[in-house]
Amino acid sequence: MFLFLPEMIMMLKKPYIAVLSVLTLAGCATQPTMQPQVQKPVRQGNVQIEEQQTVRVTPKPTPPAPKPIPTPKANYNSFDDWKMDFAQRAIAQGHNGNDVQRLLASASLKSSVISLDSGQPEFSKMPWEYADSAVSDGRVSRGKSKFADQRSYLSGLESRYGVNAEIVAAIWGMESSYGAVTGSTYLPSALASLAYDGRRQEFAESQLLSLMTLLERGDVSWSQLEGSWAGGMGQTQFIPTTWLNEGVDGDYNGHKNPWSTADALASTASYLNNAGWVRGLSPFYEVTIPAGFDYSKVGSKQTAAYWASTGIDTMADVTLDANTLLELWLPAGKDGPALLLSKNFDAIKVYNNSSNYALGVSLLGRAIDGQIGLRQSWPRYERPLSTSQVRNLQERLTRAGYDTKGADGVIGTNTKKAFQRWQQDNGQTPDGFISQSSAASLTSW
Ligand SMILES: [Ca+2]
Repeated sequence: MFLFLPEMIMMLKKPYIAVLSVLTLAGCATQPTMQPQVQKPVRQGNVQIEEQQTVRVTPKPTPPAPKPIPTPKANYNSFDDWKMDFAQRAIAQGHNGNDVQRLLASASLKSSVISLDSGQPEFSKMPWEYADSAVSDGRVSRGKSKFADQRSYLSGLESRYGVNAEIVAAIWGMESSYGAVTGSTYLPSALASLAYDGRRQEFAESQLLSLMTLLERGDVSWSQLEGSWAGGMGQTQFIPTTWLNEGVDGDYNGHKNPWSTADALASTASYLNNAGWVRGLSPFYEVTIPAGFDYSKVGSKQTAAYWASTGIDTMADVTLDANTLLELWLPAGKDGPALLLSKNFDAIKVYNNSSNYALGVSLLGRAIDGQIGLRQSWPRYERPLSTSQVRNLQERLTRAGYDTKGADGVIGTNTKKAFQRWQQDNGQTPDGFISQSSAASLTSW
């Protein structure tokens, strides 16, 4: 059941202050306005006012002489043609010419990377397929032992960044099987191939430029350039641009190395903290839905107090600030588990923008920490749609006035919302769950 914190106690408890200030910023709080605990420096011209109200006048930085950066060519005759064009642009952005040549000379065109990038699965996956794979016996048993090995280091990270130790360990498990599988694709070849292919040129080129910077900084060594075909590096598979911005030197050896366990785990904790992690909240709370519930609320974000007022209840006792915003998610519709997602569920998605991924991470974290997983079973008799059926469904929904914002064959938020509104108008429980049975009348010719 829900247990709500009395207001006065809540205001004394630090973890909840962060929630309150977020609510205040969002304009949703009915509580007295509280000032954020840390005042950020305010910039006014070239005078910086710091939180202690000391005023420091800093000299205006001299802007560097503008260097025109050539724009990419519209078409390339060959992989070498792209390399020459990219080298010019990399050098114009300040990278060392010898290093750029060395990196590009080592890169070869990998058609396998391009086909992996453009491939699409034949069937959409059901949520339990992701969950089953996340908490497979092997991943959980290895995780328990790896979690025990790193327990004290991860607890230190939890005190520092607020992110649950088992969640950081679970991301480590999902991304590289706890450091055992960090990828064996030569990153310069993978990224150069994606850039030359053109579909994701801008993304791949910015990864290559960040990789150059990491090599120049000595964070990554020239002998250590193997990762995933999509650019993931090291134990928690950050892509180069993210590592450049978010990497942390966890073992204080002066370098931020994605292949170092300490650096990778610290960076993951820090990254989730920067993504808005709120200390003390679980990523999700499993709940029961009362009879007569208004399913049009599925997918909406409401306060914990509001959900409690509808008769929704948590399966375990949960103590929360009544104003905590939670989103109701039924990953497999009305006959499967019902979850209230917190801000921390969204924070995990910064890693990989997929609710199934965030659910997998959360469940793996619970499993390796010995906590209970989901209590409600999945409706495993439901069958997924093929990619072409999804496209067909999207076209039909859009034609019928339920805009799916495109027909790409992938079930995303827009498609689920459109389907939910169609269900509401067509006599189905509007839970937004798309399966062969719920979508039958829309996918058959
Ligand atoms: Ca380090």
